[in-house]
Amino acid sequence: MLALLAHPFSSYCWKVQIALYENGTPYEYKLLGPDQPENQAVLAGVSPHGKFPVLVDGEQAVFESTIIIEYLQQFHPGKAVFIPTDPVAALEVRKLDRFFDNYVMTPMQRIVGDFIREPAQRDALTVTEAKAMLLRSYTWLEAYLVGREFACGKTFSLVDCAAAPSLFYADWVCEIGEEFPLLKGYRQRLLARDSVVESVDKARPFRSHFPAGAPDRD
Ligand SMILES: N[C@@H](CCC(=O)N[C@@H](CS)C(=O)NCC(=O)O)C(=O)O
Repeated sequence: MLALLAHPFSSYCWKVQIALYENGTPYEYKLLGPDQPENQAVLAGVSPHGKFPVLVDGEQAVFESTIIIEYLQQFHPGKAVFIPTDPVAALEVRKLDRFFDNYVMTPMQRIVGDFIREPAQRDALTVTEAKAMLLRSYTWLEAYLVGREFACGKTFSLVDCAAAPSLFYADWVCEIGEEFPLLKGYRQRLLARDSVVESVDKARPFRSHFPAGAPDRD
């Protein structure tokens, strides 16, 4: 049985949960919380920076959400093909996955991280730069999404696993405005998908803890 060390509020955990759900892959959810020190101990032993999620498959522990999804595709495949077999299409998927992690998820996390700091250590410049990066990403995505239902190709891929949580939370810290209708529509389509609904609902009990304050939507 696969096990996922994760927390329901974590965006990178959503990315992997969505892939597992898409294929109906059975796994045990190992919650990382103060009441589960045994799971924290496993995480500390396998994740160099204590980052999660981590997938445990027997003796094998896999960290980095993208690599976990690549691992699932290779060793626990299902009907969803997260990275296309065609090498050119696969490069596009990997490029967009990097785009969402580096230029949407990362600035979103920076803004959230600033809210967690002591007031004296908060850094307005970090937040300004992160918001500027998000707006550039929104602008680029708005043009990229013309004629697309999913981010890459006609089927749900690794990119959509990355896009769902990153756009979900990015919109909370830097709202996707009316000038980005295709991006807003893509976010809504993702949020309507069963695999994403499952993650959104699993995280609902934790909403009040969102450091930046969760908006009254979604
Ligand atoms: N590059 C990593 C990022 C993972 C990550 O940043 N996870 C966050 C939760 S969403 C985390 O571990 N935060 C706790 C920490 O940084 O100590 C991945 O793709 O899995």
